[in-house]
Amino acid sequence: MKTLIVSMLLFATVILAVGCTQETTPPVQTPPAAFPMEQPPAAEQPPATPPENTNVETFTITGENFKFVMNGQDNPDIKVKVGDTVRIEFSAAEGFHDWVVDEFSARTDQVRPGTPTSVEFVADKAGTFSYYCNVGEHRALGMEGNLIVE
Ligand SMILES: [Cu+2]
Repeated sequence: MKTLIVSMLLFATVILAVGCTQETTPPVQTPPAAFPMEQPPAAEQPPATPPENTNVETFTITGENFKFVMNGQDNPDIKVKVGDTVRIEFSAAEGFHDWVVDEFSARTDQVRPGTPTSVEFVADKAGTFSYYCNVGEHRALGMEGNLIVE
């Protein structure tokens, strides 16, 4: 009788052990559901290049014998920023003149009084450049000044 009880206890122990073993068997790993792409795409970065310079600087200049005049000033410094669009409204108060900057290939028509002209260019490099009149000896006679690009 005692043996039977021991046997039953052993049997029960085995069952429990098996059950225990089965219970502790790790469940089959199901791959986690794919994470939905909840994160929005990264915001678009602004372009690395600086914003385009759309600034236009306009200067009204007259040519006389033999100087340029702007706002009552003779052969004034013309100051702009790099990248500015420079617009020169040019007319002759007397004589026959133009307005030229070689480094920017800027050149107005050669005009007499009553026929105003203009030229537009982008000052895309820094420095101090001569503007002058390309008619005859006018540059040597004093028709020259500085375009300063900063
Ligand atoms: Cu001239």
